[in-house]
Amino acid sequence: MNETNKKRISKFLSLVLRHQPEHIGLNLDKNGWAKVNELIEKSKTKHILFSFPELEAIVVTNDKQRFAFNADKTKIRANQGHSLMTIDLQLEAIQPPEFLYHGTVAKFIDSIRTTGLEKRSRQHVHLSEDRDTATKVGSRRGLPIILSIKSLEMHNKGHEFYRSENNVWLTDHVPVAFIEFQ
Ligand code: HQG
Repeated sequence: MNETNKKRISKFLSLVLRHQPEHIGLNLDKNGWAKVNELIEKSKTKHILFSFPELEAIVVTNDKQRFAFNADKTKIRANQGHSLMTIDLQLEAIQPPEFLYHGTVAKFIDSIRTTGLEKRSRQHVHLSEDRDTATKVGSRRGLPIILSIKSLEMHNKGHEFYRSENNVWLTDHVPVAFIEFQ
């Protein structure tokens, strides 16, 4: 399978595993898992065709490791990024590093200065462990602006942090007091 096709299927997987399983009538359990066989079969209804080995290749080579299999590879889920509020990834709250980073763009800054970082359509605010990753996240929307988040201080004041399987840091809301603007 060529890279273009892999990317197309990866985007489709993000859609049905994070946002709209109903697009193909896919069942996700409460922890976000779909049955691999059901996914392969129901994807065909939208003319998205892939075999199990092809799915494995997409999961393994995915640039952000967006998806994971269970131990016997009969189930698959997205590691983070869900907008479905009912999905519980069962992540454990852990202590974050002193600083985490958030990549955004200029047009959002005034609003962020007012309300802090909000999760918008997703389950969590997404934060990156390093500036390079945050720069890539911000670049999806234009010239990136990187905000430094005083994550350890937040944690010490009772805010919970989670790290997804693919190393994205997640929290509920970042109040303005913990944001260092450039
Ligand atoms: C902004 C991608 C105005 C926030 C990425 C962001 C990430 C505010 C946008 C993952 C705001 C939400 C998540 C406020 C936050 N006022 N704007 N108060 N608070 N925003 O896509 O962090 O490729 O939901 O700055 O790489 O950009 O899909 O979040 O610009 O890991 O796997 O509102 O999605 O991963 O946008 O990206 P998003 P994000 P994937």
